[in-house]
Amino acid sequence: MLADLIFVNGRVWTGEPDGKGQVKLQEDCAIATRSGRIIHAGPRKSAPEARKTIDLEGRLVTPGLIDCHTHIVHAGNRANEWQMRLEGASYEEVARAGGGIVSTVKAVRKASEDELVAASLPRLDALIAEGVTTIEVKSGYGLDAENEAKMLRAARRLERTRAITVRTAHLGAHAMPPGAKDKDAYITDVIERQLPLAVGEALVDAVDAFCEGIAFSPEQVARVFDAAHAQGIRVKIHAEQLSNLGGAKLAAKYGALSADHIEYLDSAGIKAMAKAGTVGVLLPGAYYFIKEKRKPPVAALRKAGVPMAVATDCNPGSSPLTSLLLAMNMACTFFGLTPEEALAGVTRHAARALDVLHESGTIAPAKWCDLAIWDVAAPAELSYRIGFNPLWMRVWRGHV
Ligand code: DI6
Ligand code: FE
Repeated sequence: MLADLIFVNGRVWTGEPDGKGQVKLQEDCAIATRSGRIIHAGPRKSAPEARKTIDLEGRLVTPGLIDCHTHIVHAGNRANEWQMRLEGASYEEVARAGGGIVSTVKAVRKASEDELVAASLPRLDALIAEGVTTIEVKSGYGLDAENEAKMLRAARRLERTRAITVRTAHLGAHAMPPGAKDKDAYITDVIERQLPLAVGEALVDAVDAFCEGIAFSPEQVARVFDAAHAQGIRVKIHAEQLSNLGGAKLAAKYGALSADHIEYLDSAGIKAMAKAGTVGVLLPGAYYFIKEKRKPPVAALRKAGVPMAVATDCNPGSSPLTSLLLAMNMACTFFGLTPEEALAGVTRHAARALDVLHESGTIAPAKWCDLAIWDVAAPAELSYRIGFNPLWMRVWRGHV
């Protein structure tokens, strides 16, 4: 079979673990692509002929990076609140004083879909420049049926505007909308109005909820998850970010794709996640930006065999971060991940958190040919430098 394109002379980190769970660098490796898919990854000798050849001259090749937790679709910014926090206010105090998520909600409601797309593209382009080929985009700043749908329509448009795969998550259960008081009544709105509209337009790939004192209780989150499952949609959760309400354990019971943040995760939560195969998504940008003191229980997660992903959580309030490479660096420096774990965290495990591991996240035949090609010698260099981008070439579905 004639390939459309073949990359030769690469040093390839496929992301596919061997029998011992190790990913070995493949020297002098060729990757061939046809119709956007990988048709060969291995020795050049056994590679097919191709219409076009690109010599990588020994550069490192990894799967295209995956940012599996972002809120990049939003309007406005919260630099003013950041300044308040620099003067001593906590993230929770800012939220309780009427700032926080609600101030972004006001900006998003005012913005048109076009304006949301335009505001999000520079952030998306920053991620793309680092070799990101798949991202997740959450809603959660509309907080009513029409505005949540508007955010998700903007997210879908990003995918049609750039060469990138976008997975969406409906996060109606993110915060209480301005002026609302009754949390149970609001959850009813999420279930009866928001989800049906967004699901009806095929805007929802997963359903997310924020389980926290300043957001929703496990019981309220469970109602949202029941509604998601009734539509055949998988769930995920923002949990144990500021306190431990047992959200991760609840989510695992629902077979959640991921539980994210998890600084305050306890052993019962870890056990439940391991059993359910729920990915733990570490968000060191938020940990850093709100000066959280508590670290996620990385050693215990590792020991329990819970896959750990790393993401930017790019959002205007707690993590205005548009560098996945920096998130990798922080995951190593702050949380004690190995550079290899950080790389698996933005490829294989991130793919699993988005339910796309069958088609991306590692370099293997039949998957999309999503690659990041780097001017570095070793995978560790990707999380070693701070604020430096060694990307040489990005390939999305076989397109350079
Ligand atoms: N946790 C977070 O870190 C973001 N959402 C959430 O549930 C913060 C969102 C924001 O502050 O705008
Ligand atoms: Fe988040």
